[in-house]
Amino acid sequence: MFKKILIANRGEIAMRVIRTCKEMGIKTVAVYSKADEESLHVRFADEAVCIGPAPSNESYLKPANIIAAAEITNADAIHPGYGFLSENSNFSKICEEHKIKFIGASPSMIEAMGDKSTAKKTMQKAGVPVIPGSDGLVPTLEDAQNIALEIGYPVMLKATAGGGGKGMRMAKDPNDLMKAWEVARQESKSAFDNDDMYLEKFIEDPRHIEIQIMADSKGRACHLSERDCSIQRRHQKLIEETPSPFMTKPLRKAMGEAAVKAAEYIKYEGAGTIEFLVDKHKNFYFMEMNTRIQVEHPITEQVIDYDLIREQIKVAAGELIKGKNYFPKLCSIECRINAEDSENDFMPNPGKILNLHFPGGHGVRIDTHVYSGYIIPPHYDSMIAKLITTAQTREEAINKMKRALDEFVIEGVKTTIPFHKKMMEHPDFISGNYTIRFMESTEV
Ligand code: MV4
Repeated sequence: MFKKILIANRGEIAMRVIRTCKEMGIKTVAVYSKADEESLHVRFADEAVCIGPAPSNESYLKPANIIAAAEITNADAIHPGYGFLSENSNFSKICEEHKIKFIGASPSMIEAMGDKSTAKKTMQKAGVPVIPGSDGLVPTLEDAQNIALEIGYPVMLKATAGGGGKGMRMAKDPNDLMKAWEVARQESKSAFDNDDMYLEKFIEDPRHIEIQIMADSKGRACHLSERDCSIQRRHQKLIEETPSPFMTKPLRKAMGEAAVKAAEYIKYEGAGTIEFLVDKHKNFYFMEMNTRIQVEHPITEQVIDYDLIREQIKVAAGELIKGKNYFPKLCSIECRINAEDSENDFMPNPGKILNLHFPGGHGVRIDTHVYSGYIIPPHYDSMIAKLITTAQTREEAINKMKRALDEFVIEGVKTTIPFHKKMMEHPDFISGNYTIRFMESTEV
């Protein structure tokens, strides 16, 4: 087992990893930027190293600084959390070269899944359902228009370097597609320096349902059931829940088996997530694979009683998994509390937290790095806490969430708490009858 893990991240996820390391008797090293000197992860880790000024690209995104911190502290592994360098193949490779275990995917795996057209082809070969569309990249607009006529409009044009919605455009007809072709390629060129495109049938009003998987170095994988992440705004998730209210036993079995097949086919190792779009007929299609721990991982932990970070560390250290799949025994919901004014177009609202009171009680979990007097820096993402409630039934989990949101006091900054309070009363949320279009089609 590792003796010392460096956490190449900040905020709640740095705290989350430190907590499990402590429970496992593993020493921890925090890294922090100048803006995070007063951060909790710095205080809770055994050691802390400053890795640069506030801007991410001069600190948390700088491989050389992080590797230097690992070397001077003698860390034998690096946990990247999510975001930052967690899916950076170059960083994964640099860790390998320095004989520091990267608790994440291998460089080739990150590359294979980062290129969306390649990832899709690979999944198709593995026997996982994919969205009908072009066979790989589409070289010209004429090709795109020919394929669109074959599969039928509306279509979705996607950047292979994209993901998370960047470089993606829907088209209803050939004229639309001509415009989409220019806009999507331009967007992808400037964001990723790559304008390669592929084309798909547009799936109307789907749900975003993802399957958590865990795999070991012997190529064995298991799934840990689903999370429904359909409540998103501009590709930022706001609420996640498990089980999905849309899920059925046979669908969970089929999606779970597809995810395990995918992971075993590519010889995946570690924690991963296979994202699917699920249409109203309950057809499911591979969308993307995330080769990292995700923000919303706690709801899975809550319903199957499983520490995902612990298992991630154990698998990285060479331990084998049992191989059995996990099915939800409880219902869990996560509300992301962001320092944003949800009454004013979710405008970021960093600043000092003047007064703070956390909800508590049975079935309430809060993953956070903030405290009374903490100054939320403007340089990073605006999520300041995850409020997670867990109960026997979905209705109880919702009632518990309402109660917890009412107890939650954060003064000094605007947050998304008012939004979540309204959501917990919204008939379409309560009924579980929502899709990825919820935020654009509904007044909350
Ligand atoms: C789609 C789609 C409809 N049809 N592909 C959004 C981000 C990227 N991961 C893929 N995305 C989508 N791909 C086809 N063929 C709709 C979306 C989409 C979406 C997916 C999941 C969650 C929220 C979304 C919001 C808008 C669009």
